[in-house]
Amino acid sequence: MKRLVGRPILAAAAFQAAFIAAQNPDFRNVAQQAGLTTPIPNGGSASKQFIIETTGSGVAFIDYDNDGLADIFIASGPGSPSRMYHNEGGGKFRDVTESLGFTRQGWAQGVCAGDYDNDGYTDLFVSYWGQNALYRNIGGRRFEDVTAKVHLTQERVRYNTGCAFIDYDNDGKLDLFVANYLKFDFNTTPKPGTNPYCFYRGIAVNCGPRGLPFDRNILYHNDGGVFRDVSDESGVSKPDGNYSLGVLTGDFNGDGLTDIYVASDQTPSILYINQGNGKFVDEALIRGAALDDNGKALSGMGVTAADYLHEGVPSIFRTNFSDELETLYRNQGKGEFQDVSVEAGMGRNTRFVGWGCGFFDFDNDGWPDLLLVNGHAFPEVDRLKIDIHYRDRAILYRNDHGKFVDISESAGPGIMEKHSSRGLAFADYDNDGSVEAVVNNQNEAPSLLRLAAKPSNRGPSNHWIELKLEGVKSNRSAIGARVRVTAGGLVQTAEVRSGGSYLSQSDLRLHFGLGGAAKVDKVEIAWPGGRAQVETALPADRIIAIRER
Ligand SMILES: [Ca+2]
Ligand SMILES: [Ca+2]
Ligand SMILES: [Ca+2]
Ligand SMILES: [Ca+2]
Repeated sequence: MKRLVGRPILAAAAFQAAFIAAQNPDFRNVAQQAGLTTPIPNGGSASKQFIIETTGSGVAFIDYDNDGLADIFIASGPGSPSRMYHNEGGGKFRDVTESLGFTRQGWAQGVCAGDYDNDGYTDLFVSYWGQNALYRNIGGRRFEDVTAKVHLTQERVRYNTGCAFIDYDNDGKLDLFVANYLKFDFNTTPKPGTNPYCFYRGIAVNCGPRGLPFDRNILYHNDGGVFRDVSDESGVSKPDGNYSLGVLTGDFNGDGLTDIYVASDQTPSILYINQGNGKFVDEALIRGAALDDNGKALSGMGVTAADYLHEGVPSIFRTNFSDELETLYRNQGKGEFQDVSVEAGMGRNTRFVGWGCGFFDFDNDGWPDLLLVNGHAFPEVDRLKIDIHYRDRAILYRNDHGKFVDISESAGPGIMEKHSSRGLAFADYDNDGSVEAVVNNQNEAPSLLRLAAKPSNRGPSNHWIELKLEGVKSNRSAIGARVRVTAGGLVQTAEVRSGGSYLSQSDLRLHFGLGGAAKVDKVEIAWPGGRAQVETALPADRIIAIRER
C-alpha cells in the first residue's frame, strides 16, 4: 500500500528536480544593503610580515536572542572588535557590538557556539592567538566574558584556531575542543626571506608554517560551571606533528560517540576517534582520512561533512592550498574513508587556496551542494602575474546525484566577486527556505550571499523543512544529535554541529531540501547518548521545533 502511494510522488520529484536543475542559481552579495558595511581588519593587505596575518578569522550565524532570526558574528583581527549584527528582519542587520559588550581587540581566529550552561541562551567561544574568550549569553541582552571565571585562561600565549563544543561523554554538558596551529611569537619568528621556509615561488613572504614549532590540541571537560583541561588524559594532546586549523565534529564510525576531525596544514590531518571511555585515538592514517590518494599530506584549511550520496553516513570534504586538489573523502561506512575527489567531479580547481567550505542544498532538491571560498595566503603572489591570486572568487558545486558539477561561472555575480576570504557560515537568515551564506573577507566588509530570486518565481518550487532541536537530558543545543529525514522516497541524514567550515559556526537549525515532496514522512532523531525519537507526517516548508522527550 505504502509503495503504491510512493511511486507517483517519486516520479513527480524526479521531474521537478530535473526542471530546477536546468536553471542556474543567481547568487548576489547583499551585504551592503543588509548593513554589513564595516571592513574587518586582518593584518597587511598588500604584504604580510607574519603568518598570524594570513590565517584570518571565522564567522558565525547564531540566534543569540532567540527571536527565530539568525544573527551574525564576525571575528576580527586587531583594529576592530569582533562584531555582532542583530538580524532586524526584512533583510536588515544592525551593528550591536558595543551594546552587547564585545570590546576586546586582538587576533581573533575561530568562533563556535553552544549553550554550555544549558540556560536556553546560546553562548559563544572565540579563539585567539593570545587569550581565548568564552562569552556567556546573558538573556540575549549582552555577553559576559567569563573566560577566567570558568578556568579557560591559558598559561602561555597560544595560536588557537578551530574550535567546537562537543559533548564527548554524553553527560548533557558541552565540552570544548580547541585546535592549535603552531607556536608563533612576534619577537622570535623570522622575517620574510630569512630562510628557505620564507619564500613562495622565489618571492620573500612570511615564514611558516614549516620551520615553526608544532603545538598540541586541547580538550576541556565541562565539570558543570567550570572547565578542566583533559588534553593529556584524553589522548587529544598526543598528535605532535600537525599544524591544526579547521575542526569538524561528527559520529564518523556510527557508534553513537562524537569524533573530531582536524584539517592540518602541510601535515597529515587528524581523525580523533572517540573510544567511549574518555579517550581519543588519532586513527586518520589507518582510516584513510589523513593524506591524499597518493599518500601525500596536503595543506588542509577548512573541513565540512555531509551524507552527499544518501548512504546514511557523513563523508568529509576538506579545502587545501593552491596546486593541490580539494579532498572529498567518501565514508565507506564505519568511518573507513576513500579519497574520491576526482571521480566525484572535483580536481580541476587547483589554482585556489581554499578556506571556508560547507554543504548546503541551495536548490532544495535533496542533494547537498557545496560552496567553498578562496584567497591566497600571500598578498605578494599578485606580483607574480600568474593565475593564482590573493583575492579570488568562490567555487560552487551542484550535487547532481552524487557527482559534483562546477557551476561557479554561471551561479551569479556573488560567487564571482573576488575577495581574500577565510570564514564561511550558513543559515536561512530570512526564514524563506533558501539557505544563505556569510563570508569573512580579509580587510574588507563581509559578503552575504543570497539567491536573487527563489526558484518559485521561475518555475515549480522544491520543498524544504528546517528543524530546531532542543535537548532536555542531552545538552540543550542538541549538539551531536543525528537526524534521519524520510520524504519523497529519499532518506537524508545530518547532525547538529558546533564549529566546522573554516573556524566558523553555522546556524544550529538543520535544513533539508525535499525536492517535490510536500510532506515529510518521518524524522528520526538519535539524541546524544542514544535515546531515539520519531516524528511522523510533518508538513513541508516550515521551521519545526522538536524537543527531546
Ligand atoms: Ca536573532
Ligand atoms: Ca547559555
Ligand atoms: Ca542540491
Ligand atoms: Ca533564506
